[in-house]
Amino acid sequence: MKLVIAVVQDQDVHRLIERLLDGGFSATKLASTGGFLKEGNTTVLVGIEEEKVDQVVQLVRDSCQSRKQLVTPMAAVGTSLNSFIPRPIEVPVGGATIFVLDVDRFEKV
Ligand code: 2BA
Repeated sequence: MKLVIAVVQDQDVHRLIERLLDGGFSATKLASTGGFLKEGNTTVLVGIEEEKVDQVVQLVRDSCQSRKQLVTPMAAVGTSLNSFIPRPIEVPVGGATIFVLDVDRFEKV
């Protein structure tokens, strides 16, 4: 058995969960926060048989879009705030970040 962990943008998660359920997969949604942007995203867990991994990865691929997000960098420590003019920069986010892990044991009790 495998565990697919997908970090997705909040805007895409509804579509993804619907497609997973339509495909007969069980999924768990966890609220998460990106370390870099420090903004909310969603982590989706899907436990599946190995032969279905590609199908689930394709569903994630089809459901999640890449977007650009503006970030305003902080002044580096030691920089004079008088000379620091914060300028927003564009950062690409997503479609999705996907991890596929081996599951040693799976039980429902
Ligand atoms: P964040 O950490 O908030 O990152 C959002 C986006 O910012 C990233 O999009 C990437 O384009 C950019 N970014 C991240 N770290 C950066 C850095 N040090 N310098 C410049 N740009 C940086 P994605 O790569 O699509 O990642 C989306 C979210 O997926 C991440 O949100 C994080 O929550 C998760 N993620 C990505 N890679 C991961 C990893 N190796 N391990 C765990 N979670 C990861």
